[in-house]
Amino acid sequence: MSLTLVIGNKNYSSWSLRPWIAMKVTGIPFAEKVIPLYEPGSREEILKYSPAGKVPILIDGDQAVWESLAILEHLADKFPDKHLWPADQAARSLARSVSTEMHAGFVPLRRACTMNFWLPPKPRPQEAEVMADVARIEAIWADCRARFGQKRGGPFLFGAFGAADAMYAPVVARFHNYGLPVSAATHNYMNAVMALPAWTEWREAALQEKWIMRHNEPEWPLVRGVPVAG
Ligand SMILES: N[C@@H](CCC(=O)N[C@@H](CS)C(=O)NCC(=O)O)C(=O)O
Repeated sequence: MSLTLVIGNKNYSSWSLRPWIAMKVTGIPFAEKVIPLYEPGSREEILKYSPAGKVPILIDGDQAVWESLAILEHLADKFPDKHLWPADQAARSLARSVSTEMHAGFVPLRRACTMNFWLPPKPRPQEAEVMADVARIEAIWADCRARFGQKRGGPFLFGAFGAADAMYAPVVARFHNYGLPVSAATHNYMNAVMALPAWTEWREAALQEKWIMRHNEPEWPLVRGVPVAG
């Protein structure tokens, strides 16, 4: 049965990036349908696929699965050979804990540093509550790498790329584009994620998008050198 992932604008929809990059990196075939967000008719279009009215949504035959983490769980059940969660129980529990922590939290970081690939990377000082989120995420990444990732030889949180890396992928974009001050180890992990061909594919597509969301991004029109109306 073929899979379709319904997603939002690639430049902004951080939740959409999560299952998308998991499927791309692990080689799960799917079609994508992009719905430009916050346009007239966007909500009605999303509601055709899910009663929750949010993207991402995975369409698997006659079943719709929504919520990024639930989609990753659905994929892990359906494609056990892709090892989206680590095989080892202790690693798997940690991967699920940190993935759920991401899904449920880090609101100050998510609010202040919205994912935006068009933002030229440079240091953009942040409030203390944002930097507290940054510190907690750095600690999570360091812990996963030290306890499991490094021992398994891969550059990702638990060695090979998995669901936990997918959940934190938009954070990599945020740390990068907002120039947040992070450790060398954090940079190493970010570089591994940003070196993925799937990352380049998503980013290139984001930079091609024409849809504009008008909120709190004074540099946006300058990046492309075109005036933004409204
Ligand atoms: N908790 C949800 C969050 C989904 C979400 O907030 N999606 C945003 C785009 S990134 C959305 O669909 N916004 C459209 C709207 O609210 O109308 C998940 O994990 O998938």
